[in-house]
Amino acid sequence: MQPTDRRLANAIRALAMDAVEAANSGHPGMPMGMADAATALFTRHMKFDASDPHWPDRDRFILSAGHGSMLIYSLLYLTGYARPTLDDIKHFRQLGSPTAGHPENFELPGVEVTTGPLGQGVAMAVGMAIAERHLNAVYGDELVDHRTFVIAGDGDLMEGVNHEAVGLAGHLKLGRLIVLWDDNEITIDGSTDLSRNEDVIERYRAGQWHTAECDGLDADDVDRAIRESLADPRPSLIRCKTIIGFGAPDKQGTAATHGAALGADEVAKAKVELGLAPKDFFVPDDVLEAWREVGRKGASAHADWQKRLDSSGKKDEFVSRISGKVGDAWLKPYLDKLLAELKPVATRKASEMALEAINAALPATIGGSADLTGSNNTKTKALEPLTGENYGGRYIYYGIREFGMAAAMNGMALHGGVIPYGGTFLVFTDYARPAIRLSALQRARVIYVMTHDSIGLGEDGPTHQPIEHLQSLRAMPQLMVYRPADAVETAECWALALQSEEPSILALTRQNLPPVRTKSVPENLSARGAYRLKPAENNRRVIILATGSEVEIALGAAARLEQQGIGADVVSMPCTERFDAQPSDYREDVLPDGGVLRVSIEAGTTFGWERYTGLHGLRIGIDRFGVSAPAPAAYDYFGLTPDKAAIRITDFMKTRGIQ
Ligand SMILES: Cc1ncc(C[n+]2csc(CCOP(=O)(O)OP(=O)(O)O)c2C)c(N)n1
Ligand SMILES: [Mg+2]
Repeated sequence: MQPTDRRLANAIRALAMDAVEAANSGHPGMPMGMADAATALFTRHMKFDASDPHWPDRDRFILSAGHGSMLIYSLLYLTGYARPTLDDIKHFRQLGSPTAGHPENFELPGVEVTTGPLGQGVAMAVGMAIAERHLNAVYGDELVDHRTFVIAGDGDLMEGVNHEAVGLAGHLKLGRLIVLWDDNEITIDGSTDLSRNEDVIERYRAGQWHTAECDGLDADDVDRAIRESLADPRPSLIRCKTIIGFGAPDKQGTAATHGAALGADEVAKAKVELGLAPKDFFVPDDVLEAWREVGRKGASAHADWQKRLDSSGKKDEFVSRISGKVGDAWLKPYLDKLLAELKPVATRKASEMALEAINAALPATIGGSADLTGSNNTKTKALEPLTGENYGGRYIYYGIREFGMAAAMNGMALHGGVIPYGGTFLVFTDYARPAIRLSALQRARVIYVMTHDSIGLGEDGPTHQPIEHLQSLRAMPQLMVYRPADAVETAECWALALQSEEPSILALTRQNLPPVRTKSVPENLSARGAYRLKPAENNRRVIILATGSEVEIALGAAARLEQQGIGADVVSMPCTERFDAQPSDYREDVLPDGGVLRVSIEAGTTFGWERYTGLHGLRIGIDRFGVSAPAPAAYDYFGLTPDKAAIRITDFMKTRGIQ
C-alpha cells in the first residue's frame, strides 16, 4: 500500500529533527512546518530525475529559506540523489560534509543555488525563470519547458530585494515561477506581529502576480493551489498556512523551534505525536521506497527529452550552449580593427564597441542595465529587449533595481545556457553587493559592467564618485575586478571575463582616455593582471603602478621623471587578482624586490595599495570623499595630474633620501 502523504512528510520531519539534534545546531522548525507542502510539490509536480541532477530541462527548486536546509537535504536523500547520503545527513553541518549549514550549490548538485541570505533565493529564482523563457524562445518547447519552484519564508518576503524581484517578475510575466510562502507567522524575534502588518498578498497582486492560499499542512490542498497556479499565466505566490516546528508538541508554533535543536525529550515526544519510530535517522522501508520511486519517476520524461534532443538537429549547439564554454575568436579581428583606427575613447564606450563584436559572436549573452543603459553603454545595436511579449530578446531593462538585477543575473548564470551582463554606476555596487557576494561564493559567471568608476565622472559629485569601492571589491574572494586603461585592455578584460568561471566586475570610465596600447601583440596582456607597459629609459629607480584612467597619468609622470634622468617603469595593473595568481618569477620581474621605489596611482582609496608598493612606497590616491566639479578640475584638485604626480614622486624621493 502506498504510504500516505503525511507519512512521506514525516520522514522529512524525522531527518530534520535528528540531524539538528546530532549537530546541536540548525533549524528544525521550517522543514517540519513545510514538510507536507514540499511533499505535495515533489511527489506531484516537480519534474526531475534524481539520477541526473544536471538534466537541463529539469524543474528548478530553490529553497530561499536556506536556514531550513534540512528540508532540501532530506528531499535529495529520500528521492535518491547520489548525495547527500544518510551518512552525510548524520554529519549535518560538520567540516567536510556537503550538508553545510545552508544549502551550497557547489557542495551538492541537487542544490541549484546557494541560499541563506534571506530574500536572494526568490530573486535568483526570477533569473532562473527568465533564463528558462529565453531558452524556450530560442529552442522551443521540445527542448526547454520547465518551471521554477521556490519555498520562501516570512524573512524572504520582508527583505527589500523581494520588492525588486516581485516587480521584475510581474513585469516580465514569468508565469512559470511559483513561490510557496511558508506563512507561519513566526520569525526569530517571535510573532510577525512584532514587525509586519502589510498585506503581503495584496502587495504581490499589485505587482501583477497571481496569488493562492492553502493549508500548508494538507498536501492535497497544497496540490490544489499549485495546480491553480500552474494554470494562471502570471507568476504565483501561494500562501501556505503552516505551523513552525509542526509535530513538536510543546514547542510547535513558537520561535523556539526556529533555530535550535529541540532537545532529546521534545524529539521523543514529537516522534510519538507523529507516529514515528523512536529510532534516530530512521525511515521505514515502504516510505523510503515510495520516495525513491518519486526520484525515478522523471526518468521517462528525461529519456523522451533526450530523444527529442537527439533528433532535433540542434544537439551539438544546445549541448555546447548549456556547457557554457565560449571562445574568444572575436577578439583578434576586433583588436586588429581597433588598432588600425586608434582614438581617445571612454572605456565604457570601448566596452560597447567590444560588445558589438561579442554579442554578434556569442548568442548566449543577455545584457541589461538598472536604468542606465545610455550611461553604461550596455545595449548594442542588434539587441532586442527581452520582454513579457518577446522572451527571445537579449536586453533586459531591469529598472532601478540594482540588487534585483544582480540576484537575477546570478539565477540566470546558474540556470545555464546564458551569460548575463548588466550595468549600473560603480558606486552602486553597494546596492548590489549582497548579490555580488553570492555571485562570487557560487562562482556564477555574471559580468558586472560598472561605469563612472571614479571622480572622473565629474559633476555628479561625492555621492556618485566611488572611493573605497575598487579596493573593497578586490577584497572579495572569487571575484575578478578589472579596471582597463584603454580600448585594447577593455577588450582583453571582456575576453577574460567571458571565459572565466568567476564573476567579474569591469570598472569603466565615463571620461575619454587616450590609447596606451597601440601595437598588436600575440598575448592577452591583461591576463597577467599586471604587465610592464613602458620600461625605464634611464637607470630604473621608480616603478609606477596604475590602473584604468590613471595609467595615462602614470605615463605622463614617468615621462617627466625620465626628463630628469630618473628611470621609471610604468606597470598597468588591470586586475590585481590575476597578478597575484602569476608565478613568482613573473611577479618578481614586474615588481622586483628592493632598490626601486614603487608608486601606486589610482583615483580611489590608497588603502591596500601597500600590498604592491610596500610600506616604504608611495601611494597616490584619494582618502576622502570626492568633489562636485568637472572631471579635469577634480583630478587637478586631488593632485592626479602628470605634473603633480611627478612632483610628489621626486619630493618623496628627496625626503626619503632616495638617490
Ligand atoms: C539577510 C539576512 N538577514 C538575517 C538573517 C538571519 N535569519 C535567518 S532566519 C531569520 C528569520 C527568518 O524568518 P522566517 O523566514 O519567517 O523563517 P522561519 O522562522 O519561519 O523559519 C533570520 C533573521 C539571514 N539569514 N539573512
Ligand atoms: Mg516564518
